[in-house]
Amino acid sequence: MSYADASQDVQPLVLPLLGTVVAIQANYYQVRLHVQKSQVLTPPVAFLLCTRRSRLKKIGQQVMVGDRVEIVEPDWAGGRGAIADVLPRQTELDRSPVANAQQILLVFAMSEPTLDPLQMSRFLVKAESTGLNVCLCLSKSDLLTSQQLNQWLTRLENWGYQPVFISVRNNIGIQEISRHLNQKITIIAGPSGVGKSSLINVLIPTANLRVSAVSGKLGRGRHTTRHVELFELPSGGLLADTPGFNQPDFNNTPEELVSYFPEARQRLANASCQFSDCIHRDEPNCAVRGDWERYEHYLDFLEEAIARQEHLHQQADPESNMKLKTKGKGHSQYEPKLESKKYRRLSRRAQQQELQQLYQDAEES
Ligand SMILES: Nc1nc2c(ncn2[C@@H]2O[C@H](COP(=O)(O)OP(=O)(O)OP(=O)(O)O)[C@@H](O)[C@H]2O)c(=O)[nH]1
Ligand SMILES: [Mg+2]
Ligand SMILES: [Zn+2]
Repeated sequence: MSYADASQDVQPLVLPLLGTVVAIQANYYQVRLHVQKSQVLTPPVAFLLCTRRSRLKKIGQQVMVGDRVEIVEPDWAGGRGAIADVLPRQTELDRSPVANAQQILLVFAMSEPTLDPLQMSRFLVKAESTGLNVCLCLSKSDLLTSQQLNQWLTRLENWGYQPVFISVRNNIGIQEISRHLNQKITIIAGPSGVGKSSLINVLIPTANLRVSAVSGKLGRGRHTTRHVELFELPSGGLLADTPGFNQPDFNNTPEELVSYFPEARQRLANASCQFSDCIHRDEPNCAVRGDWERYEHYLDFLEEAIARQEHLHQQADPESNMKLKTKGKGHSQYEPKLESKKYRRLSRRAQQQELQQLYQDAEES
């Protein structure tokens, strides 16, 4: 299919046939065709099973679920076609192979498996770091009393979120979730067993996803969902069920971590730290440090981010993070420094000395 050349031709403009990749199996791409107002003909089928043109393979152009693609040589009777081009992606995530997603629906169960605030924070930070909108959904609300739910609501509002409570079992909050998903590409994420597939099944009765009982003593789910697929919502919009992961790992720098905590962002919007490179740990006049609940989580993740950065630096340049240590009689060898200078924490003693110096200076002046 091609664009009509307007200078030579007065035929009606034939637009390229466009669609969205909703599933990938081996070398086949299931493509949902777009119906455009300007299209001369409405495609006679909704889906085509497509291969990828060899030109795309040659230039190393990957095709992902969520990609908007141009299709050529449609074989309507056979339901086949070929992907000739991939339109520029609006968003792309590093871990989840989904293109053009607009938001993440993070699902956590109020119970079964037990809600672990630190784990929820970890998922929230990971979700925030994608730059996509984050919608927090708390499932299995049927397992808690309304008083307990209210406590969680207040707590999570203090974290900077407006959670949506749902129960697939009692059909609560499903319409509200539908409204959030309307006309968007959404990635659904969360630990295993929280009820993601169950939610998709009520939103999209034709999806028919496998749901598994939360297993064993640990009350953990079993990762029933193993591949990425986009499901079409009856009201429009696509939903990607990703395999649940229990411990999302970060790859943020210590400096950017703070921006993934809405309550810290709020603090920084109202005041600023004395030092522009403040990592909000023990620097004086820090606007972030304070008595907000998740500050402890921030400190935990910060230590991880620092450790990872140290590790990366060391890999990139083994000597930069090593100090030369002389071991008698002209023997010397490199030994790892504990932390690079940038993030080194003042020892209690050094802090004390610094304080004393301050007092002295003050007295002298
Ligand atoms: N009490 C209660 N249980 C629910 C609800 N929704 C789902 N469950 C149960 O939770 C268990 C796990 O549900 P799934 O939908 O498979 O969970 P999942 O998040 O898709 O799990 P993975 O695919 O492993 O990531 C099943 O036994 C469901 O019946 C709910 O609203 N209330
Ligand atoms: Mg599942
Ligand atoms: Zn600070």
